[in-house]
Amino acid sequence: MSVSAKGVPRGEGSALTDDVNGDGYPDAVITSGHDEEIIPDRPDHMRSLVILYGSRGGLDPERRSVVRTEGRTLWPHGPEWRARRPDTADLDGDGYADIPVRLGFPRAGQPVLQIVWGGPDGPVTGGLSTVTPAQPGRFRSDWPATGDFDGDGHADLALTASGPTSQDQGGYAVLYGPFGRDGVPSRTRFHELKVANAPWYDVGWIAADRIRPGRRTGLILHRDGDGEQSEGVVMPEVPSSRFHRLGPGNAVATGDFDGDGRRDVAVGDDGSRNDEPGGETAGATRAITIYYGRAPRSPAVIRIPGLRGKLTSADVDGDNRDDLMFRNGGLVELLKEGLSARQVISPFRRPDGDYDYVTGPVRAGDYDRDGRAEVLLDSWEHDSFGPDPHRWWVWDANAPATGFDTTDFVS
Ligand SMILES: [Ca+2]
Ligand SMILES: [Ca+2]
Ligand SMILES: [Ca+2]
Ligand SMILES: [Ca+2]
Repeated sequence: MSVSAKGVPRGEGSALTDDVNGDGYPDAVITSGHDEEIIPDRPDHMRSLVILYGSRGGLDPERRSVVRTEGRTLWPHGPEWRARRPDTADLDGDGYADIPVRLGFPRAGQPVLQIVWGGPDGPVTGGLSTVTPAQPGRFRSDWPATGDFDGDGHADLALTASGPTSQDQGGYAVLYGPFGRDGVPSRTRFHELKVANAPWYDVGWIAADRIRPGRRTGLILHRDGDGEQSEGVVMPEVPSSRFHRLGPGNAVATGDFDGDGRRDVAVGDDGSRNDEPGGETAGATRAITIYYGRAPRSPAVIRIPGLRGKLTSADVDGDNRDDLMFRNGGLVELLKEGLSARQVISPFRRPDGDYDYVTGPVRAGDYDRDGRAEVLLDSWEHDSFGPDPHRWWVWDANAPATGFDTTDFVS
């Protein structure tokens, strides 16, 4: 792999899970496609990782690293390519956040889980390690979830995994950190979702809560599906037989939405549907449902008929309650103040306003460390599934949105 860097502030290491250069400011990882590298017979394009560095002045596209992986491409996360937002965690414990990614040769078989290592100047050139757990044949293809699942301060990875005998029996595995630079975890443990205590056991994908110091990270297992909105379970701690069921919805975000200090889960209808006859409405809710961590508070349902794509959770106004940003038809909306207030924050006007563009939130973080999170959004042509969007926006509750273009991000 190769890394080209521009204006990267040199760091000395930090404890943040999203600080790739260790300078104390969170960094944002996005992906960038390149039209000229379109691969025939494949609706996918070669993609690079782009790391945008936080600073006192916020994200600045002039401070970035571009990671290219020499013939391999970032693999989609599930059926929808736009769902990819690579996570970060300090997997080897050196004070620089690392980036686990799935990379594959476009025409060949399954992709491989690899780690891009962070360092004082951003990703380390040549520092790409293949994750080599025990019993690799049991891992199902999936992007990993990052967390500290045993709360020991070392970041871990969780993956969907099959049982020891049947490929159909779904479960998960935790690869515990710290990882060596050879990609080997400290230990690997497999866990099955027992049919007796789970509503289903065909795990399709996995997601984690965010890493919080001294806490065990919760894990979400989501049922496999055929395009319809499917169900999940959330486990506040793993391994455990204790879980809470989540209703149908393929958009999942965690946060503390009511500010009571407990972790909540938001589940939304991302708009995808099963196209089999009779399956068109399976699981459809056209709503966001909030499952509160405080039992037995019942879930809250917020009707949003035009809900599409992913949910992005962050505290954008600094009131110590997480907010939700999402796409509603052609609008971008924000639910804030304990999700009691709803605000339209679009439009995001592109300089070349000739086309009909759609904008949606991708990820969020407090990149300038002022106590309020900024949200990164991307724009793409309406009714188009590609190429990757080149136009990005940084939205800040206290400043005008700023836009940038990744087309010329060769370095
Ligand atoms: Ca940083
Ligand atoms: Ca590291
Ligand atoms: Ca751990
Ligand atoms: Ca901020």
